[in-house]
Amino acid sequence: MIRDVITGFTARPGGKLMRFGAFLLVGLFGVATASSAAVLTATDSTWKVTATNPGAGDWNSNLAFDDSGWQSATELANWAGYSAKVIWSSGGQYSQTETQIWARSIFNLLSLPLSAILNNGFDDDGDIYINGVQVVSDHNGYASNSSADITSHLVLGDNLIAFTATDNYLTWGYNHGAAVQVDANFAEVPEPMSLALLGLGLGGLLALRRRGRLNPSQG
Ligand SMILES: [Ca+2]
Ligand SMILES: [Ca+2]
Repeated sequence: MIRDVITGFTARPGGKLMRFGAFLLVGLFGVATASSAAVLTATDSTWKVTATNPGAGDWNSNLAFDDSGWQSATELANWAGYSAKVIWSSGGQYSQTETQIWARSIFNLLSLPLSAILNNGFDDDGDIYINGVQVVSDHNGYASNSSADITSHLVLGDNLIAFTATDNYLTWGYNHGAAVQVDANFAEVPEPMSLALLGLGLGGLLALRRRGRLNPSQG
């Protein structure tokens, strides 16, 4: 018997290696349940917009919809607290003719997130679609922000986010703006070093097993 002078734990020979292996396993599970944050998409000048009604077509559901005639979005301002920009069409923030826009962007997912929250701000109202499913309907009539859990609407590969936004107040000179951002959390992938250490730990456990020291029937 070996008595550990620090813990007082009395163990058979090999006990330290077993505990080392268990420590590595616990460590790996700790890493596997951690998560990392990422911005999946955020409005900026890479988004395509139009101030011409695309009609009741599939602009908001079809990845392959031809938006080559649409503009690149005009960035009006930063959106405080987000990486997204407040965007509109080329008509500018106070246009009295471009008082509604339609916007699209595609983002790619190599893995599905644990969670994905869509944050949005409309001056004044808007509807947002993820892969053709409406996830936001803001028609309260004034500038407002809201958010929606869109985790279940995402797919591997290309995803389409599309929205339309409207302004309601000619009396205030039709000041417009729309901002959208999707924040996600992904399960953290163990780093190669963690895997290498796990391999060493498992190797030690296997070596002990071969020597019969993991068999609880041996006292
Ligand atoms: Ca609103
Ligand atoms: Ca407004």
